[in-house]
Amino acid sequence: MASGPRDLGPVTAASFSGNRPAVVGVKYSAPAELSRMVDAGLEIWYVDQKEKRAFGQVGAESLPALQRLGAQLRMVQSPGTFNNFGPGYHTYDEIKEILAGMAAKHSDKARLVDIGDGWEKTQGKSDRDVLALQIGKGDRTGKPAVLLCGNHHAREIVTPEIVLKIAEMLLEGSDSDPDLAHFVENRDIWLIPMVNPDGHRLAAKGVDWRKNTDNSAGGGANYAKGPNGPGVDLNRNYGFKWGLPGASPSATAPTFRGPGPFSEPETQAIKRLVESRKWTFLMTYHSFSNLILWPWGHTNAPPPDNRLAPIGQKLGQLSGYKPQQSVKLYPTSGDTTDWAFGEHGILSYTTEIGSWGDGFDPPYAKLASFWKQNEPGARLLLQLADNPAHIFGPELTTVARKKDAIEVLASRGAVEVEAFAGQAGPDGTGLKVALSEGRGVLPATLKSANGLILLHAKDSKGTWGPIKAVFSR
Ligand code: 0X9
Ligand code: ZN
Repeated sequence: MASGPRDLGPVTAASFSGNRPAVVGVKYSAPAELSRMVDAGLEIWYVDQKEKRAFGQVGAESLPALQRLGAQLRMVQSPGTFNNFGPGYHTYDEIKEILAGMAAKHSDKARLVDIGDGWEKTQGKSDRDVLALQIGKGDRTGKPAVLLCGNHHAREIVTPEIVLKIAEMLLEGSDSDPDLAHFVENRDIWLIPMVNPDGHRLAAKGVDWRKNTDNSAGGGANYAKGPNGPGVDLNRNYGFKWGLPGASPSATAPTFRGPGPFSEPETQAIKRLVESRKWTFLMTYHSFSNLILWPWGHTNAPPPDNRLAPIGQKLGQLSGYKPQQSVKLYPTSGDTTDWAFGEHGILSYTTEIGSWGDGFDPPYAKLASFWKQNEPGARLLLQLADNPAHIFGPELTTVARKKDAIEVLASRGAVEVEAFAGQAGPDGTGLKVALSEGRGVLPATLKSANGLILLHAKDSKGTWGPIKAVFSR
């Protein structure tokens, strides 16, 4: 069964009431054809890859160009709610206050960092910054670094909320959950709920807004216009393979790449932060389509890193979303993950949260289920950050702290477990115990200053798995 929306007949000039864009579906034969339609002004929201139909939105002004490409556009039913910033969602000002509150309450493990300006601030038009919460205890220099961010696209209002949930999980949960305590102790975690604060302000007013609000390269000043207004698509502005197909050179296109690579202060802020240290993982949350995507987006060539796909598959398994290389959906250029991976070797993922029925602005009550889908994946990246190749090893399914022993249960194929005090050392250098049928008991003799014992299992080929934590007392 097609999971897309219901067909409502062909698109004609009359489909655009009051110059409003139309919600459409279109058949395609290959992803590259989709990127040509995107370049011509089609805004893709969802792709039914089985049926080879793409769904999204198109403005009346893009109709001629799309028709020249031979696109057979059909009207379809819109997603549930539309441009509705419902109660529960947080504005930029509220998020700023929440982050400041978190940093104040948890000053031993969190710090609020202004990593750069929104475009409007650079113009003296408003005062919004790109704000980050750095989480981690003590000196984080050299600790495995993970960057999780949301809201490159303004109207994807679920995404800042998910990043806030990650902050809350780490800060409120790390006293009682040993894995979270381990992450706060042994990782350098950067959370950026809102990469696009100016655009988010429009979305919070109920405008259908995707890009930032920079109109200096043209596009006029009609900020009520939605997708065919001015602004730069921040997810096409990164400086790796910038300018290839899959991004538009036109200032009013939904995927306008900007006048040059890193032309925008928001992408510059991410660039500066990324260049400031070595990162293992980057996750960028978008909505919607229930997908896990990884590079490349600009070419069909497979990415030259054998860890990227298996970790992506696992993220898919944990969330229930469909995992795939991003170009298989449709080609893009200048996106966050191609740059972070291509330029810096960071294992980078895009998560597209929610279904067509959810649209861009489901009721806030849906956050609970989105969080359920995405919490395990966020934990996985933090877990694997010291050694992503641990994805290839066996998992510890249970680690139980008993009175004077630690009991472990490992997944199939595990033959040995090792333990470290406080922080994990290189594979194979811990206190080792053989497993029998995946079960083992370690003496609880390890002393650790931070109260943590870290363990992982090995299979018969000598491959070590992901680290699990347990409190030492
Ligand atoms: O097009 C985008 O920027 C992302 N989708 S969204 O609907 N949130 O705008 C997805 C980018 C992933 N990359 C590729 N599909 N190549
Ligand atoms: Zn997006």
